[in-house]
Amino acid sequence: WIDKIAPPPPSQSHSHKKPLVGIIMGSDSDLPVMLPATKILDQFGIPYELTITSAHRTPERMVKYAKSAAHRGLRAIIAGAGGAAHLPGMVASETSLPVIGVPVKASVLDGVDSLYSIVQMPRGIPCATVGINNSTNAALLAIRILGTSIPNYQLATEEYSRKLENEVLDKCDKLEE
Ligand code: RP5
Repeated sequence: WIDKIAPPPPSQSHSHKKPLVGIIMGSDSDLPVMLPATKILDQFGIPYELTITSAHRTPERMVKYAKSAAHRGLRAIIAGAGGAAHLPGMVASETSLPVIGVPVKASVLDGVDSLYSIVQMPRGIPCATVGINNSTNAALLAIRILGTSIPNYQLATEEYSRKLENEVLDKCDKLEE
């Protein structure tokens, strides 16, 4: 019942492996914002699943997803939603897995509404929150979480950071030439 709504290209697909990360979103309109997360996970070779489930429109499906996530082998969930963005927090309340919320900028209020909806969780139910529309960081955080128990992923995040550093240093060199 988990739909791959936007499977990555066959050469980069990890769908044959058991997903470690679940990417969910409240609506297909969130997909453009969530695709960068899939790109990062593909880049690191991490198997993931991708689907739509809404806290308001499909509450039963959301609860089923959250309750089954750990048993199905997921290690982290990335949840994107906009407006009254209750999906990440509600999923966090129904699973013991780490949940990373991505505030999606909807048509009004510039995504600040989504950000506040996700970040202001009550004590006891943590939900990590990244910047508005920043699903890239959500994926990188998920990989860091995986890296605490899978050393190769920790090494890969270190390598990723080194590449970023070198990119900046190269730009400095060019500027100073
Ligand atoms: C939220 O409402 C979704 O996460 C989406 O960001 C927003 C608007 O959804 P649509 O009306 O575009 O389906 O639940």
